[in-house]
Amino acid sequence: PDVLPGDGGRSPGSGELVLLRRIGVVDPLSLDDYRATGGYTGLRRAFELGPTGVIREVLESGLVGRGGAAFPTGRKWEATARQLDRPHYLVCNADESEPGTFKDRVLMEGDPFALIEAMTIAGYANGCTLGYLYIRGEYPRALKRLENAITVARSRGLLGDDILGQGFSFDIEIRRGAGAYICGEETAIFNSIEGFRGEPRTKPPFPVEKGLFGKPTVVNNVETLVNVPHILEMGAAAYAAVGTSSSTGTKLFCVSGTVERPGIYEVPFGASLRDLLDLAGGATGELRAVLLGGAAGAFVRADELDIPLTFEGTRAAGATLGSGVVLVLNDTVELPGVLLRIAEFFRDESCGQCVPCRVGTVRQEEALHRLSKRRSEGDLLLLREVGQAMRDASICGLGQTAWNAVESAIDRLGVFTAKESS
Ligand code: L3W
Ligand code: SF4
Repeated sequence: PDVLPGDGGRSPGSGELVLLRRIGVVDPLSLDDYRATGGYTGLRRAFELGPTGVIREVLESGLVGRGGAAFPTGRKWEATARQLDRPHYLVCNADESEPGTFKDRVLMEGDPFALIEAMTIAGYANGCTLGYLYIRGEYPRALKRLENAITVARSRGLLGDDILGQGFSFDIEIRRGAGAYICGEETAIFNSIEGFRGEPRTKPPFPVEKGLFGKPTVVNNVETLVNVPHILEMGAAAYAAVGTSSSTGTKLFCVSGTVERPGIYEVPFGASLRDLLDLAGGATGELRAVLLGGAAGAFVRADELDIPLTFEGTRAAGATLGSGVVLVLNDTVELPGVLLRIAEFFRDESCGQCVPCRVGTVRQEEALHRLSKRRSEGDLLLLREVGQAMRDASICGLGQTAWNAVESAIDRLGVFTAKESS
């Protein structure tokens, strides 16, 4: 069956859904449905504003990346657009693979034309004539719907040469991932598209200067891009009025685990974790902890539910929003088993290119195996030292964050420590 949003979540006073408003409402194969619900208003507005005007709107909207790192989208676009080297490329990162993350899938399956329109606007603003949509290989339905959307858009003058008679030419090619989590790292995507092993490159240089085929490249996550037509349609000021001053707009959260109504929920930034769990019907059983931000994120305790769901609020609380994972765990869940699963995942998905991550993820898993059988100060110390080395010395985000969840389980939840034997 289609993946549908949870209850199309709204928190108190949040107003209307933005990103999810068409999901489950329109026929995802129909351009006419898309247009009848405001589709392609954003692109028309983009042509009125011109590329610089579009970037100004995106800057003023305060939009930041939704893939996990929250980098300001307008700054990325500004930096790409000003590069003299040509061509410029656009890459949409649709290789959604963070455990517990399924928001981009819902957007692509339920509202595929929105992503095609968003990529066209991004291509226009950044001076690109070609965009690559790099999609997770295990998303066959999303792939089919996007292929259909691209074909239909081309046949109706919305992709290809001289789009809407505006003298702008742009097209989109799809590339499928082949099951490697690391290919969601932006520079590993470049290697994958170029036909090399999917291994991250060292940064800097950042993609805005030297990206795909060594050319200036703007890389954005699906959810990030899908915000753009809405920003142009409603205006930057109205967009920025939603959420908080540092986290503007709404965010999709992927609520899963021991919760009454798992699914995708859209809430304005600033709602609390408690508000979100209430929307999802609350935990089943006695809430023990929530893993926020996915495998690269952090656990928060049941008494920390007032954390505001903003980038700044979660950072201040020593957690992260990451890509919007909210994995709910009740007191029947065995946390050491969850930690082992996370460690196994990182060990398996490490590309093996750099030593701290290649060796560290193996040592981390081994220590967790031993700890799950017998408490040991030595293994706890080893975990800390290995974790710090991975964080400090790994090339990319995978190694740098592979110890986050384990560390937070030990420090915040007391797993494996004298405070609590789990
Ligand atoms: C120009 C500069 N551009 C940074 C750009 C950079 C990238 C973006 C963020 O990892 C995180 C990671 C995962 N001039 C720039 C610049 N940029 N400085 O800004 O960069 P960065 O390096 O901070 O992060 P990243 O490598 O993109 C993303 C975490 O997200 N994560 C994983 C999520 C998984 C998914 C998914 O399944 N969809 O997104 C979860 O927490 O661990 O920390 O574009 O080039 N000076
Ligand atoms: Fe590969 Fe891990 Fe190094 Fe990233 S940190 S480049 S995944 S070995």
